[in-house]
Amino acid sequence: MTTSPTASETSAHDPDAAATGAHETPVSRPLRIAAAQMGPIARHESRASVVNRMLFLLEEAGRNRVELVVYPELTLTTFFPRWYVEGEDDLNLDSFYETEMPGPDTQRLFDRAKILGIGFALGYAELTPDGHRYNTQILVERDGSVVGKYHKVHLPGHREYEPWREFQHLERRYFEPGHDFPTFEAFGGVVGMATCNDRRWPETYRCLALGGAELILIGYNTPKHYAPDPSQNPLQGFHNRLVMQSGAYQNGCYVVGVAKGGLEEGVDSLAESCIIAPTGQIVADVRTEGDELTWVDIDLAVCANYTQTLFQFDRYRRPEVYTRITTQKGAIRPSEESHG
Ligand code: CDV
Repeated sequence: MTTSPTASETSAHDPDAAATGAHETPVSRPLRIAAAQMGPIARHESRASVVNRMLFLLEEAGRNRVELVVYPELTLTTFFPRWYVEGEDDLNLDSFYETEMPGPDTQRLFDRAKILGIGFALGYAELTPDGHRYNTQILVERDGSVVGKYHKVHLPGHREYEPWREFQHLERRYFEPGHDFPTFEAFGGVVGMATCNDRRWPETYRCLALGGAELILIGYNTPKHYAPDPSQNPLQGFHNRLVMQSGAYQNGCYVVGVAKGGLEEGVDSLAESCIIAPTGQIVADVRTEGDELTWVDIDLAVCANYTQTLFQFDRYRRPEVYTRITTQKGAIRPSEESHG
């Protein structure tokens, strides 16, 4: 005799068999978060000075009972990949990397954040004890513990000197790429991180969302001048929001995008930091291109409005149809397909 499984037995394994009905938002998980945009950092500005600026924003966050502050990519220094170094190192390249975290200058930030009960995300250049160099972002909980580390996956730009450019973009010379998109149980939800160019790739958000991310923290340094195709220059702000708003909506998560903006060592960079809800709507943004804090109350439970309906991954995704995504790097036109 065959017996049919009960509805609850079936739905435990097969989301498609679950009864459909109106989704109800689960119990609220409120969090007050902030984007801590930084203005330009000069080549010779000291770490101590930068940390003072960061602390100023942290104090503002404290006065407003913010629980998580997000700083930009490579927060602690100028964006040094704009300079080429060969042979004699007149740039003093190693001086831009952190060999410990917290280190002598950043310890004050950790200490003050812990006293204020504020967690933070921080982007910096990392030089590991065994000589690896990464464009890194860490996540620090409200008790001061480092709960997550991410190495930038998509490194833009080039490796060698390109004389035709107004300024270089040598991330591919000065960093190794990261190899995964980890997510972390923190701040009452699941948090993921991404760095600058990562935000333009839909795979970034989807990989993080498949790791359960409800909140994605992104720091960036985006020159307004894009040398390979300057026709994109006037669209920088539009593209910035387009990719992050799409990423938030299509993955049912919050996204925090934080710039190091303004005119830094002759290079004008996009500011326009903002916080985006799972609706795809911007819920907080900045007014300036300098040091500025913008904060908002979010509710991580709202993510389920999207992840349990339109974007219920385990019900509607078709990974067996998406094999090109992980087996193929560049586009292959039909005429180039091998028919064997
Ligand atoms: N720091 C970056 O990753 N910047 C790139 C620029 C070079 C295009 C970006 O995607 O904004």
